[in-house]
Amino acid sequence: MKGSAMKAKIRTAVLQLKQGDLTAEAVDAIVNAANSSLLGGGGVDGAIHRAAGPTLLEECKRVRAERGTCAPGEAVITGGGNLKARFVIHTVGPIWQGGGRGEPDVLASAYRRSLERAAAAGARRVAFPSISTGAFGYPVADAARVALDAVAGWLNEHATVDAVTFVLYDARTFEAYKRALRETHGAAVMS
Ligand code: AR6
Repeated sequence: MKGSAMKAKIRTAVLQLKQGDLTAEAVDAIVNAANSSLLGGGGVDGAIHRAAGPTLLEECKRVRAERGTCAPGEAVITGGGNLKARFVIHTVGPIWQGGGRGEPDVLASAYRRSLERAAAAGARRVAFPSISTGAFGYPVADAARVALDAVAGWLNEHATVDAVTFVLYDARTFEAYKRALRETHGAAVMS
């Protein structure tokens, strides 16, 4: 059973948490938790490439040939192939190394740079996975706070994105994000 979604109002935008499959999300842009190679992988990256079809990898290869690999904390944008989303924003989160190697800053940057890319493309509805908390090993409770602070902070400063949805795959991750949203932005939560 999937728990119910949770929403918060951040200035004029809505920040939403829900449980589900990011690849099915009908928004303007979905964000991929990629790796620096931009050439695909497992987890949500593999699922996005499978759902989007082979044009996504072709486009990623073109981006890579033009600008090289994507550093952790940076983001690039491609079309969405067969996805409902028009764009895929590929960002690279930090690999967890204990927390003392700048991981929170790199994670926050991945979210902010993704929103910048979305805004530059005119994408007003954006959906994210929980970046770095799978293969990259970032503890989910800590990652959730960083993610929500980064996104809410960005939405407070920019009116170019209307809706950000975190689409969280498993119940444990979804619950961790709900807890973090209540703790960090409880006053903004809409019933
Ligand atoms: N929809 C939403 N979330 C998903 C989906 C999905 N379809 N599938 C998995 N997740 P991960 P990372 C969740 O490992 O930690 C790849 O190989 C998953 O349950 O996808 O940033 C890349 O190529 C977890 O909560 O990303 C990189 O090499 C979250 O997505 C590396 O993994 C992130 O898990 C990136 O690792």
